[in-house]
Amino acid sequence: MGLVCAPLLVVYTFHKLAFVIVANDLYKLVLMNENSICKNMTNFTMMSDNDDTDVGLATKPKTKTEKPKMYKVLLLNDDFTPMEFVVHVLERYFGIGSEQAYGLMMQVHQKGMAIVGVFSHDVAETKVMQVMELAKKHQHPLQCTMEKE
Ligand code: TYC
Repeated sequence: MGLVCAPLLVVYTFHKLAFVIVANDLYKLVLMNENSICKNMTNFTMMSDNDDTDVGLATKPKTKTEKPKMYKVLLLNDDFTPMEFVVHVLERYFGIGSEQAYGLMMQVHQKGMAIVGVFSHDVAETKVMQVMELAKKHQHPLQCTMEKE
């Protein structure tokens, strides 16, 4: 693979090899002739990385394990949706037992809203859609939304 760019830092030279760091990556270069590295540094060949010449390289391995973002699903109060319907929604879509579902419904009723669960983006989105669809089907104005944690 041909590569033309200027190395930021020549870290090591050995025989006809040079080791340079470009944009945080270590490359092994093969010089094209006997001249100095600087003269030839825009004229090198990038080598494969499958030999053991990298021993002792100073670059840090990149270990990126990002924590998934989580989303709160919120249920909002209104004056018309029947309490039993809300309890049913909490049982059916959020796996909440009947007593706890009643308590949570009352919390929404009295305080205006409550978090009914925390999920990954897609799961939260699905739950919101399911609740809104069922409410619409039964012509209740129940509102369910999601928010980044
Ligand atoms: N406030 C509604 C009523 O009195 C009950 C209700 C509870 C509605 C929770 C929505 O998310 C809600 N019938």
